[in-house]
Amino acid sequence: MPLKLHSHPLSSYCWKVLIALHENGAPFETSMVNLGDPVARAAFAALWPTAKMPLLEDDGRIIPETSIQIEYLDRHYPGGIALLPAQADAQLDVRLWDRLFDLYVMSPMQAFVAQLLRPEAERDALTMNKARSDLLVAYRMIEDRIGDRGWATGADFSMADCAAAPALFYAAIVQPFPEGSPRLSAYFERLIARPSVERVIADARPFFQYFPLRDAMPARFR
Ligand SMILES: N[C@@H](CCC(=O)N[C@@H](CS)C(=O)NCC(=O)O)C(=O)O
Repeated sequence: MPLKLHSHPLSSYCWKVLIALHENGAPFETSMVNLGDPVARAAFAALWPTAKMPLLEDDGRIIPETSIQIEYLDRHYPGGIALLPAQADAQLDVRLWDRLFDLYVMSPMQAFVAQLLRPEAERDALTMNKARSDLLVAYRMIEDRIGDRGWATGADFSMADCAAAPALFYAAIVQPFPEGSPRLSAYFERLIARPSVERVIADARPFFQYFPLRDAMPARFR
């Protein structure tokens, strides 16, 4: 039975694992999650109580949380490339950058977009401003520390890059990269030119009409 990813093509965290699956090459199928439908939401929550996408299913076993899913894939289905290096300190570096992209880029981006999904009168300007200023701090951190390493932690594409691609894709629409971010901008261009990332963007394209900032998306992605 192939791996199954319960996911949605527009979801940033689903992209993170889809990129890993495309890189790995293991056969998998997807099952579309519709959290807007109460019945489908309840069925999804019955699989794992947080009801956060994606969930990975392997022969009836449910694996939650994207970083754990990618490590699971790497351990149980070693494929085209290793998304975690073998050496212990190198693994820590990948896990660190995976956390940094999730917590300091994905989270503020999600917080901003969540406000946009509310009726205008119920939006909280403080939360929205804080999200954008948090993104600027994260961009500075990436610009200063990413160097010219190719990928997030060095020469090899890893789980950290799987996290970076969707986080930066959507964050750059919420808060464009500031002038004077050449390393961050170059890293982003390398990410979006990666075939696994091109593929998730192409698969999401029919759904971009449902993204609240679709009009702010660069034309090349629409
Ligand atoms: N820490 C989780 C975060 C997953 C997450 O936030 N997924 C979003 C979609 S990008 C979600 O399910 N949102 C729906 C909701 O919060 O109701 C992970 O890494 O798997």
